[in-house]
Amino acid sequence: MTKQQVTVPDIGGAEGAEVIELLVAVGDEISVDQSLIVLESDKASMEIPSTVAGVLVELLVTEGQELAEGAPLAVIEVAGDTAAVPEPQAVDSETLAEVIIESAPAESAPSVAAEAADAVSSRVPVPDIGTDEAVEVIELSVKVGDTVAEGDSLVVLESDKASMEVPAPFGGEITEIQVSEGDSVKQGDALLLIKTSAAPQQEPVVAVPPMPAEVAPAIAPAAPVPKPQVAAPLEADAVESSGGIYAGPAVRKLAREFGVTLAEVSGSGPRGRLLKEDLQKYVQDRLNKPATATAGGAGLPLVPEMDFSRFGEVDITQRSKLDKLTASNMQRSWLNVPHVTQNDSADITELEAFRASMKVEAERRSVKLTPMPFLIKALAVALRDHPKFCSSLADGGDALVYKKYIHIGMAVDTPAGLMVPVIRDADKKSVWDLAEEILELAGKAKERKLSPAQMQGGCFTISSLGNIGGTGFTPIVNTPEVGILGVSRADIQPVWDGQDFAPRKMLPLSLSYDHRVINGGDAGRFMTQLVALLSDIRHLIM
Ligand code: CAO
Repeated sequence: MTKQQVTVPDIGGAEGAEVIELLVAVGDEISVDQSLIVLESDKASMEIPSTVAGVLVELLVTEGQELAEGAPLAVIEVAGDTAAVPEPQAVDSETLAEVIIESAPAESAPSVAAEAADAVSSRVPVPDIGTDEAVEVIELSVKVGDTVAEGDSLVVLESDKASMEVPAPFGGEITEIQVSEGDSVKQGDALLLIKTSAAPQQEPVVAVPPMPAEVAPAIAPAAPVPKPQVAAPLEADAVESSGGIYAGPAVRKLAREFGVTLAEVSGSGPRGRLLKEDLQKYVQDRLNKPATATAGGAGLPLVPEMDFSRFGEVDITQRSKLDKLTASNMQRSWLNVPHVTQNDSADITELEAFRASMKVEAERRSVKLTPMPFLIKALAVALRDHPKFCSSLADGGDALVYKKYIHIGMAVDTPAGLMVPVIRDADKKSVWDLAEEILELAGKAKERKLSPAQMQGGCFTISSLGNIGGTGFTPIVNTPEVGILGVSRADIQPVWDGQDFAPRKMLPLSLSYDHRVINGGDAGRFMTQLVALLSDIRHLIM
């Protein structure tokens, strides 16, 4: 038994590569060529195979460590004579420059002849791509007249499962391109001609790993390099899980460095392939862009934008400033406030009878006596009795500001968007005063004639959809307020009076509150009082 140290082989000039995965553990039985670790440089990901067989007794590296050629990786206890163990072979730097390579011995690899088109031009065919199916040419990476080095990418092929780069098997000048983007090609089909100073001495051996079922290899066939191969394709590098995101190792590495999720970035390469520039542009845009309604702050994942015209005709209109402002206020509140909504209904049968009896007087006063002024009157009483509902958080949550005034905001639906004029000192106003003010403020809101002062200073908001319909909804707290009352459509319902079902007009109420300030008990008491006030409006004068 002897102990042998396995070191990092020549990794093609990569200046230090990071250990991104350990594939074996101490005690594992290791065979020759078995991958030990995965290294990643800014150009490629590569598995480093063992040069010897035996038992792994020591792993000398950890994930995240930077390694260079010659760095010790592992100690393997080898049985018997090890003299015959081959030393790792160097891999050509060009080969590792952009891609991951697997080569095979010339005699066993499927070889493709580089036929001489003339004395100095050689045909480069589609290499063994591990499938008999036709694949599509999605990108021509070179043009006639270009000079390429061995290993340079010539074309990008894509099947329905994977994309792959075909590298030059030898260097020279491109004299003819025999395919176009969109062409379907199979193994052996001519791609292009490369003129070399002298025809290749030997047929280039072009072997690429078979295309995996679900992932795309970031591949390139190797120039004839003897075994053992240094790098094998790393599936995860080629395409991201099932998301079908096409990006090479360098792009993935950069994305990790930026902390960017690839799914958020649109690729500008063929078939949405992600390029480094796409990532850089994405990061730049994010830095320059102020937080918007769709851009999630605090690391929230973005809702990806979609091209809906793919599914049918669409029309795109720009949102009004008011609309966008409302959207960001709503989002801010929704994200910051732990909302709870409590539902109840008030029996407003008597209130409605009284309201109907006031119709003539309302006409005489030229006001519209809807349930709203009664609601605001009742709310003002409940707010007076439950001052926490008229408070706001301060000092980063350490203090509460209790407002000694009762100013109630009223959501008004206008063609321009939602507006919330504020009724000041609602507790000091009569139902008639409130009815007049509601009419005036709602009218001004609809005509966009509210002054900023008329929309400031609210302690609590009421949002009534009673004229529209519905049996309940979850209003969003109008921060920095801590509560909002949603009112839905009143309806006649059978209510058990202890002996019988009686038809009663029931008004659904939905109270949303900031649970940092108000607890369920507070809300229950507030709502119970409000319901009682509306059910017997005589209490409003008490
Ligand atoms: N149940 C049954 N009927 C109701 C009712 C209720 N809860 N509330 C109002 N009504 C009736 C009124 O009595 C009136 O009918 P009559 O003329 O027969 O009396 C009719 O509905 C229309 O009322 P209105 O809307 O003109 O007046 P209002 O005082 O009820 O409301 C205002 C005023 C400005 C609040 C309302 O017009 C409005 O804009 N509501 C929308 C608020 C909103 O958009 N909220 C959502 C914000 S979050 O997106």
